[in-house]
Amino acid sequence: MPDNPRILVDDDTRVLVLTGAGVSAESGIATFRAAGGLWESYPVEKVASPEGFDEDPELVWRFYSERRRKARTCEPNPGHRALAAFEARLGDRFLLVTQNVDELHRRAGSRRLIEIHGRLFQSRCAHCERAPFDDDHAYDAGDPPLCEVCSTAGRIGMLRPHIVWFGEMLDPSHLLRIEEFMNAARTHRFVFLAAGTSGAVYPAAAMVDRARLHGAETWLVNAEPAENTHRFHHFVEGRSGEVLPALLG
Ligand code: BJW
Repeated sequence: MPDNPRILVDDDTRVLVLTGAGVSAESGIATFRAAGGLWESYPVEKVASPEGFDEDPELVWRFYSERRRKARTCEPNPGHRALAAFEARLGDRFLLVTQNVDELHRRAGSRRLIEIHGRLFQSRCAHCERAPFDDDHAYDAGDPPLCEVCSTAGRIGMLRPHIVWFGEMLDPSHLLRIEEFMNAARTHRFVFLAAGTSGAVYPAAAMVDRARLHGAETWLVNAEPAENTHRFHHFVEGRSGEVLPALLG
């Protein structure tokens, strides 16, 4: 690996990017699995599973309310901005898939963006089919919030964060869009880049394998080796806010 690696693109190149919590770390957002990370103060099964929500919705709302308050004070960093600038160069030949719910890619200007684990600033009803809606409230005092549509119909429906928890399906339309991008990329030069993710959570962690099946050259940028590092062609160890601007410049 050269000292200053760069991903070279020409007019034929398609680029699919997957990001994780590490990309937002330099913006001040806590990651999940590190010492001092989110799962250390909140047990994952209690705050990121439908069973945990059924058992203690107040705890779940405390966790997400705290995260809403924190994320509001954070700004996109040079890693987010490098990805948005790269999209501006490549247009439809680029797609960004993020596991992050903090919306910092959106705020950095990324538009060809799929937020596969949901959005921190949206809520939905846990009981009715009402579409997810924008919601930046912190509900950590008193009872968990109720759905107005259900209340009007004389039912009790509890609002929940619009987040994909463990054991829940990802939105099939998101998976389809990713698969379609890969299918279209296979007859071109195809680059898959993952950044700031532990490679521990599926199906995101298997995207590198799908991309390789479609002929991609694969890159990982991470502060330390991830669980799936050996499945990538190239590994650049470092902070994404420093590495991505140089790699994509
Ligand atoms: C830096 C850095 C810097 C730090 N620069 N780097 C196949 C095999 C085994 C299990 C399964 C499987 N398929 C499905 C499953 C079950 C399950 C799963 O994956 N379990 C694993 C734990 C084994 N998956 C699911 O349930 C998914 N649903 C699904 O597949 O449905 C069908 C199905 C269900 C059940 C069985 C089978 C099929 C849903 C997954 C939903 C994940 N949701 C969460 C929480 C909600 C979001 C939120 O509240 O924010 O999403 S979990 C949490 O992990 C969060 C993250 O998006 C996700 C990934 O974490 P990430 O991004 O990797 O963060 P960290 O903290 O782990 O790592 C950060 C990395 O960055 C570290 O490596 C640092 O070193 C690095 N770093 N600073 C660069 N500056």
